[in-house]
Formats: sequence, structure tokens, C-alpha cells
Amino acid sequence: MKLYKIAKGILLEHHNAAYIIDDEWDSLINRDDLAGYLQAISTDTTPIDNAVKSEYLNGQISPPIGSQEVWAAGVTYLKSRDARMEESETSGGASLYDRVYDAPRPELFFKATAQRVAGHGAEVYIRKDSEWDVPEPELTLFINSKGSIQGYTIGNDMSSRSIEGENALYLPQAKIYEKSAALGPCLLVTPEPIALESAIRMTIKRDGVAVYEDATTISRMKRSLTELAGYLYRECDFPAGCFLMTGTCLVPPPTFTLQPGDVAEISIDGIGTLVNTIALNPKHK
Ligand code: DO4
Ligand code: MG
Repeated sequence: MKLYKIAKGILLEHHNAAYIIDDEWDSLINRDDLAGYLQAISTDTTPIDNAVKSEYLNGQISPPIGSQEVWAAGVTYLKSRDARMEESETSGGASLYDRVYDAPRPELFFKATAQRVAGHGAEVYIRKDSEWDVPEPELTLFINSKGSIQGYTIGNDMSSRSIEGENALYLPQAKIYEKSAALGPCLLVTPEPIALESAIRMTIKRDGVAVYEDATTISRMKRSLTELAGYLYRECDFPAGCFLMTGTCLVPPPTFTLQPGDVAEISIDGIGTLVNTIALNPKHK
């Protein structure tokens, strides 16, 4: 079952039929047994017309977030560890990444407030004081206020590799700025955990041509999803739940950096495709 935030409200898609839910986003997604509740709605409600459904889904889709914070995990895949060690070789920070990859405690960091999050089809920004930038495709969890994983979406953890590589203490500046995160296009709600064999793919297009393309599976993650959620909720309360990006599994080669106008497409099996155009923030050009 997929929940979309559309101009008309909330659209539930289940078995190709769609329903409009008259509810407030935060209280809806933070319900206990969200999957069971949505299942009951699809049984008791009349679906909307297919043409109307297409019209809604081809219109503006907002990121599937209300008042929640977005957090992120790092160095959860070997690929991320190796890329980070490489980019921080000259700053002497390489061993930090090596150690956290093997440590019991994961790297978790605050990523964004909802205001800084772009949705499907919207622009994400690169910083003008950064020379080396990448999108990071990440399976993103929605964890409710009780700490239970209730849904999944696609995340893009936009990152400045030059700023992070210069000094690991610059991580918040490399990661947190306007529209440095994207979520969407929907929130996938399933009674069972997402299949670990699910593939994640990323394509970056420049002038319509793919300049980077790769894929892997969630199963390559070093840690479990419940382990990451458990650490995040150890000493933090999230009254409306929380989104947690689970770390990047794909990193473009060191010669690659994003340019304004590039388009990042990230797909995860069962969820869909999140598409964002890269831009400079017009306020800070
Ligand atoms: O350690 C820095 C950030 C790591 C990260 O964002 C990732 O692995 O996805
Ligand atoms: Mg990341």
C-alpha cells in the first residue's frame, strides 16, 4: 500500500485502486498498525476513478513528511566506507570511517527539518562553496513514535564530498543546507518488513544522457534496519515519528561531480522512483 501526499490531500493506492483519505498526515502515519488501518480503508471505501487517480498522481506530489525530523545513518555499506576513506585521505580522517563501520554503535546524524526536504519532481540544491557533490540514494524508514518501523520511502542525502573530505567535523555543513534532502514519491506501508533483496538503482542524467548508473541491493547493508532504529530511539523522543535514511549504497566515481541541471533518479523495488533536478539555491547564487 502506498500513501501519496497530493494537492487534494492523501491518496492511498492499493492493488491499483486509489482512495482519498480524509485525515491529517502526522496522525495518520503515526497510528499503531498503520498497515491494518489502511487495509480496512481500502475494503470500506469506494475507489476514485482511474482517470482522476492518474490526474492526481501526475500533478504535484509533496514529500511524504509532516512535522517529522529526518535523521540519517552513515557508513552502513562497504561502498560508503571506502569512498569516505578515499575522500578524507589528505585530512587524516580516513580511520574514523573504518572504525565506525566495524563499531557496535552506528553513525547517526541529524539531516533535515521538513522545510528543507524536497519532494518527487522538485529541485535539490548543491552548495555554491562546494566543488564536489553527489546524491546519495538511501532506503528511508518511517519509524512511529513507539519506535516501530511502519513504512519506507526513497531518500536522497545530498552531500558535499569536498567539504566533508576537508575535515570530518564539517559533516553538518556538507550535509545540512536548504533542499539537501529529498523524500518520495510515496510512503510504502507493508505489514511485513521490506524484502532485503530489493534493488536500489541510481541514474544521473546530464542533458538527457546517463552519466552515472549503478544498482545494488539492500541486503548489502552491514547493519539491520531495527538496529539503526533502536539506536536512534535510545535517548530521543519523536512524538510524530521520524524518518531515518539508512546510508548510501552507491557512490559515483571520484571524477564525478553534480552540475546544475543534472537529474538524479533513484528507484527502490516496490516503492517507485524519486526524481530530482539539481540546482543552485537562487537565494544564495
Ligand atoms: O560519514 C559521513 C556520512 C555518511 C553517509 O551519509 C552515508 O554513508 O550515507
Ligand atoms: Mg548518506
